[in-house]
Amino acid sequence: MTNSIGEIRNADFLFVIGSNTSEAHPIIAMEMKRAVRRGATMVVADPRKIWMSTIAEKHLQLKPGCDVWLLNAMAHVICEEGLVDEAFVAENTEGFEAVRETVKRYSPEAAEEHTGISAEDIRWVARKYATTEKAGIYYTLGITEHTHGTDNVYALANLVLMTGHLGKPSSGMNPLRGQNNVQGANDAGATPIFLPGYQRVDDPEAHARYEEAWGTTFPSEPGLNLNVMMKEVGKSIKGLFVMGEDVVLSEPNCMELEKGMNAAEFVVVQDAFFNETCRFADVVFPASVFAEKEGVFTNSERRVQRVRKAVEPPGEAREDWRILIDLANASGADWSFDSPAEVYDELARDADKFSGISHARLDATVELPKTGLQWPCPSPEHPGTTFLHEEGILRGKGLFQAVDYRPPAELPDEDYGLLLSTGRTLYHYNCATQTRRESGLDAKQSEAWVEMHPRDAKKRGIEDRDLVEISTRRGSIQVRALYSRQVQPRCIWMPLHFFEARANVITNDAGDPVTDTAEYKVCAAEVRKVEEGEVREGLFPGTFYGVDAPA
Ligand SMILES: Nc1nc2c(c(=O)[nH]1)N[C@H]1C(S)=C(S)[C@@H](COP(=O)(O)OP(=O)(O)OC[C@H]3O[C@@H](n4cnc5c(=O)[nH]c(N)nc54)[C@H](O)[C@@H]3O)O[C@H]1N2
Ligand SMILES: Nc1nc2c(c(=O)[nH]1)N[C@H]1C(S)=C(S)[C@@H](COP(=O)(O)OP(=O)(O)OC[C@H]3O[C@@H](n4cnc5c(=O)[nH]c(N)nc54)[C@H](O)[C@@H]3O)O[C@H]1N2
Ligand SMILES: [Mo]
Repeated sequence: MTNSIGEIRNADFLFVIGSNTSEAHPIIAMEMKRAVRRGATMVVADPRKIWMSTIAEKHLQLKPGCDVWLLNAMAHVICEEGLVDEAFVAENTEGFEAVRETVKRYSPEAAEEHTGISAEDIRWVARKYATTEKAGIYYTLGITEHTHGTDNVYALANLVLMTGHLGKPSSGMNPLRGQNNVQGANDAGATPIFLPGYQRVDDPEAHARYEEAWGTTFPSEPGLNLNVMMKEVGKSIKGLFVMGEDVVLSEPNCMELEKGMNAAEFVVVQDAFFNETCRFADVVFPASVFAEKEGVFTNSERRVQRVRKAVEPPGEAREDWRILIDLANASGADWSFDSPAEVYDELARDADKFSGISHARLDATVELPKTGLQWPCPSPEHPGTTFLHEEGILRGKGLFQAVDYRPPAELPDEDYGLLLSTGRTLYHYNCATQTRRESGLDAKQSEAWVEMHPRDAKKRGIEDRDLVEISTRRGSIQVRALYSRQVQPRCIWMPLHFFEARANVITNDAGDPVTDTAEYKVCAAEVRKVEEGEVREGLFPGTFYGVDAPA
């Protein structure tokens, strides 16, 4: 996020696009509700009728996968009606002319045909966004989990730059992060491209500095992205160390991955639970969960916060960092960290975004509600940074990127007449290793389902709550059909959480050309009623599972 969560309540215009905020980020949604209650205008752009759309001034219920049409048409209006912040553009950005040229081709009338949103609404939203001083954009996976996810993000960034909505409180561009500490993991260099602190591995200067600091040599080429790696498992990748991910549940087209996992020579899983991927493991290292260890987590607003051990890890479970250090030392390294604080000090020593942060300083600054420190925080005296780009754009000049609409990799056709999208719900967490072990949550949602518009269901002879089979070009799964008007006709939606009806058996693993993020949000599917006798074993009722299911 360029801004802080606490700034959301003071925003006057909130553009929520591709984010089911009240279910996936309920705390952030609370701040948004607060802003709306104060009189702010909210616009939600989402193919589904999500709860946030009920408090929005306008719900732009676009067809999935056509955000570039919507966003370029908004840019078209802003250019056409003289709403560009020309002074900001001239002083702080580069590449605007290419965008101005490109968006000329995206009139709101043409966008209406592609997106299903009226030209009038597109004009209204564009004007409102451009002319409101404190206007923030909030987006998540509805934007990124597409083969054109990077284009979507560029199109949003173009809107931010042309209106100068940057470097100020309550405006800016705010991707809401997913997993707990996914921000911290990225900050620490758990990506194929970056060393700690977003220093590129292929930057010769940074690379040399880290070889020196770490006393070792390592490749100066970026590694493989996740989606590319998964396609190489059992092929060029013979061994796999999986830590904190249930790959055979969460990766797209997972039956292909299962073939690769079977062909792999050696698989290690380090996880807090005996998850589905453990079926393929030669070795399982039992890890501990958040409440069983010391350390720091970094949230979406770049805030590094201390977490403290509340209980001891059960049985043979150990802290992840201890397992990793033992593994390194058993492999011939000589690592001698005694605590997570020492590990963090090494990170802070070599990456100046975090140089002013240490466990000791965090322990000394516990003043509720202001705990933790937000990076960049380059020195021990630095107060941290609540919003980015205040003293000018960090990269020097904000770079416009002209983008054109590209359709999703797969769209409904004669064989597969429906558009399937997948996502999450309030009650379960991703692979649900944790939430399906909790009786209250399991009682709320104990089995998988697919939401279908009644019209599509009736056309196929499907009654509400019938068992159905969803198939795509990758495979098929059985779930219960729910009549729903949250989805548009010809669109169906299902959660990813349930191992006995894995959405990812049927999702498309086609990736974005830049990030390789898979198109979890759009693929072509067909649904038919399942007759008695065809029901797959172990499917219903959804109940507890795993080694420690309660009696
Ligand atoms: N309760 C709960 N909270 C979670 C999680 C969880 O599993 N459970 N998971 C966490 C993680 S890892 C993440 S990454 C975040 C994800 O948070 P979100 O991205 O908010 O979650 P999704 O359910 O994937 O919802 C994406 C939204 O995008 C919309 N959408 C789909 N296709 C399109 C499209 O083409 N265009 C537009 N504009 N919108 C589209 C969907 O209808 C949906 O409302 O949630 C985090 N929070
Ligand atoms: N169809 C579809 N698929 C999707 C998505 C979608 O929208 N649609 N979203 C994608 C997204 S955004 C994400 S982030 C992924 C999430 O997919 P995963 O990362 O596979 O799912 P999680 O449930 O977050 O948990 C990962 C594992 O971490 C373990 N774990 C929890 N705490 C710890 C710990 O402290 N240490 C260790 N070692 N393990 C721990 C859990 O037990 C679990 O097995 O799913 C992706 N898959
Ligand atoms: Mo995520």
